[in-house]
Amino acid sequence: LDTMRGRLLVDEGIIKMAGIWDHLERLTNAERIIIIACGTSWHAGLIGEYLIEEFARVPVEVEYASEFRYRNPIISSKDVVIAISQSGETADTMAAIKLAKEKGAFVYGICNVVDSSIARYTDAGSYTHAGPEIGVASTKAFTAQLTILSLIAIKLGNHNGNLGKADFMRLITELDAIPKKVEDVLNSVDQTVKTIASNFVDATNFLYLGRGYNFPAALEGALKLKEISYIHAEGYPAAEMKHGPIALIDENMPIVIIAPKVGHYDKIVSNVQEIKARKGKVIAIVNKGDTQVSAMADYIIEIPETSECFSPILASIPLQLLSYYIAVARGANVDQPRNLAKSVTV
Ligand code: F1P
Repeated sequence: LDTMRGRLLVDEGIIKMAGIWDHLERLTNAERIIIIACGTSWHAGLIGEYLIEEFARVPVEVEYASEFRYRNPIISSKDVVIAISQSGETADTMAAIKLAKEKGAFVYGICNVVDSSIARYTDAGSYTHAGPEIGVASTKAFTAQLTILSLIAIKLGNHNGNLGKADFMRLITELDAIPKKVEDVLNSVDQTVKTIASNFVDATNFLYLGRGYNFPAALEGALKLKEISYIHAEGYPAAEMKHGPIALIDENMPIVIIAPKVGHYDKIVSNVQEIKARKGKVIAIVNKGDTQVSAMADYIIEIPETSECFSPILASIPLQLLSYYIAVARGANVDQPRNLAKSVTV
């Protein structure tokens, strides 16, 4: 939390951020930003796409580094590549960066581990400074990556004229309030999530749904469950439910739905109605004081209000806790999950 707060240096109303400040022109002149990453970092990248396209209006593509490196992508010196990696050692991300640099792109790294290979090899970058990730599965690195991507989007948008000063200051002030809200979520939902988890220890499948910014958050929730509890889980945009996953829903299917009152909340309400009509078990992440989704959900987890663009940061806390408590109840080693390496270096 201190790390997140420490990234924002308010100086006479101007926000400075290490790394970005020196490379704003390069980012501003980019015809396209390509974000490359793996696993959790890739999910952060997807949210980065939403952020940068909304606030800076620069076209963004997000690719798995593990695909990008093998597929002869179109890339030139007019592109800026943002490479995201917690460990800074992931071989696929490193190979993708190498390819991008060979084609003349400017590569900006977002890494947690200081002086890691990726941090050293990129042209410039920001450290997330989230501290050591003890467990294999990325957790606090994810929220720190989202913070940095938010800052990049807001700062770039303000610099290239797409985000006016008033909106810029409103967003920065709101982002500055996020660490306190994260702390509140950690304290207020812990026991609730633990109790909810105890009902799903024997589950064999989970579905995670979200809309807009919370679609990648749903992907990340599902990945965390897979990684540490070994329960099969799929994340989907809630709007895609009717295009396939709805066939899976019955009384045995737990569905985690991220439903803060932002964006197309009315559509999420309809999604929950559709799930309940098929007797699915709904675990809903809602804002405090929510009534519509809460009235239908089997279990609710409340998070504070914030703008849609920052809501994945808050939603990811109960998602991580849910995976944690289910895994612990199943007797799994949450820090060293089977078959997973902290840095995938091959
Ligand atoms: C990417 C990643 C992690 C995952 C696991 C394996 O690592 O897929 O997201 O939790 O640790 O590696 P990184 O490039 O972000 O270090």
